[in-house]
Amino acid sequence: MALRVYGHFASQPARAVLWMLKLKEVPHQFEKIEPLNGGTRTPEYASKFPTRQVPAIDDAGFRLAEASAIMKYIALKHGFEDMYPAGFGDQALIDYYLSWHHLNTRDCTRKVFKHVMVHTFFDKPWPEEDVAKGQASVARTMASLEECFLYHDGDGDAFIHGRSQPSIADLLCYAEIGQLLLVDLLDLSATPKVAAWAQRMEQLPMYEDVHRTSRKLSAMFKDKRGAAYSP
Ligand SMILES: N[C@@H](CCC(=O)N[C@@H](CS)C(=O)NCC(=O)O)C(=O)O
Repeated sequence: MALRVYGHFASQPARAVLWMLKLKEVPHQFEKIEPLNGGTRTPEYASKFPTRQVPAIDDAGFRLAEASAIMKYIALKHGFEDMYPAGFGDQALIDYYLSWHHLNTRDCTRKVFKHVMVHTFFDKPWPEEDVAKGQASVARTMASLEECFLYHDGDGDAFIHGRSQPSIADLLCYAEIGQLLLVDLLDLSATPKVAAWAQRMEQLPMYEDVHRTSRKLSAMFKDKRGAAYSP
């Protein structure tokens, strides 16, 4: 049985998993689950994945959730050392970013992008002050990202921790940042290394394929904001 992947292209961690599978040409069957419509809360889904979130996978009966765990599993299973290196030191550096990600870069969604979704799909007023606070917090996170993980000064073509190819850390990181760039709610002018890295990520294969839903969401959001929209 093919690897089944449960998710939605609007979900940041699911997008990272799907981008990895497409980049590395891993055969899989995509099962669309809509988190916004309670798709992760059905008894059937909860019985398979008790943490009730996407992404999740079923690999011939082996079930797993949490994007970073899934991505490590896929990398280790297939020997994708560019995605998750074999050496314990290099691996630990990727893990360092992955641990940091959850309470830092993930705030792009928790503190800013969630307002885009709520405003677009639940007809709530645009919370100007909350968004401004969220953006200020994300700007601090971007400065830390630049200082701690995109610190390389070499020829400027490196990825997280100066690696020459993107790893699972880059895919998870970009899934948070790219969606804010598409809705013009993230200004990277104070963090040029993050800005240059984001552009490199956008040149990777399958970028357009994986970001089709994000582009649609961005258009819907901008329509909704209408004349009031001024990034
Ligand atoms: N820590 C998890 C986060 C997963 C997550 O937040 N999933 C959201 C969609 S982006 C979800 O399934 N939400 C539905 C719910 O919590 O009911 C990961 O990295 O995979």
